[in-house]
Amino acid sequence: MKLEGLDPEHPSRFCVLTVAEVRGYRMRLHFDGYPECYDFWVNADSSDIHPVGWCEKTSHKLLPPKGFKEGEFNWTSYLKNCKAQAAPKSLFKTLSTPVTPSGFRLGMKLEAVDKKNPSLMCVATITDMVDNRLLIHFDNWDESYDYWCEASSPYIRPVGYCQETGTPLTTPPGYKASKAFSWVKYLEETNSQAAPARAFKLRPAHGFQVNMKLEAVDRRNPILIRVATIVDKDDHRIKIHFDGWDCNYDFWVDADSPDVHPVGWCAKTGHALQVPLACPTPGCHGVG
Ligand code: MLY
Repeated sequence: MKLEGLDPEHPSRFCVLTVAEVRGYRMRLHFDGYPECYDFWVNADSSDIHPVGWCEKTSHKLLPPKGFKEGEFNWTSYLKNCKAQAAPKSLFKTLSTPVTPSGFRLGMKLEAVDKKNPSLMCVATITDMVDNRLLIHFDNWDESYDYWCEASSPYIRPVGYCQETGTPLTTPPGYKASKAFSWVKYLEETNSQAAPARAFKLRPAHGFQVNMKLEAVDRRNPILIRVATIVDKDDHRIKIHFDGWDCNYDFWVDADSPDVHPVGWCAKTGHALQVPLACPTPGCHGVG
């Protein structure tokens, strides 16, 4: 089946995708015309995927399969030529999510954590909005740092947050007055507005505790879900350890990551679960 979805490496791009494999509630998506090495896994209820025709309907640019020139691509003839089916609309969660007005608008500026360099709070802009999510783009940087988040995300803050909290603000590269950055000036010069503080609805810290068990996707081989333990936490993230594996493989994820699941999730959704090989020694989180 074919569908439209975000490229996880370039989250501002919507692409033509094919379901290449299904495992329980998860599927491997393939970029039409591109090598398999770019395939990636999503849950069936992912907000990153949409039915065929969604881009056109919502005025989003759809990147055609490799080999097509821009404007040359047409779903009807493409599906016919490929003898493929469009994934039925009823399978998509995104169509049933009620959209609540948020106060955020396209083009508004804010301060945001660069998730690829999480120690940096940076000058950023809302460059897209879909359902209840915002696309965060870093001013004067390329799109590879972009990410989608909700109004409740701990990674976004209103203009002035850094100054109030004494946090260094990373200003756009090449911006002249970076030493004495003034939001008032910058907003004027870029002819833009600050996202209103009331639109930010910071969510409370998660309830995960160290030593809790769960089922988590193996990042290095994302077809696999493994038995895992929480070995550390901060306000909005948890550190995952795979039972029976070396601590070198431990990693941090957002507490709302779509790749962590409660105990029993695999059995319930018909997905294989990788169980620890060695019998865990008490206290060592199952390092065998
Ligand atoms: N050392 C990295 C830092 C990039 C930061 C980009 N953020 C602010 C969007 C580099 O120069 O590539």
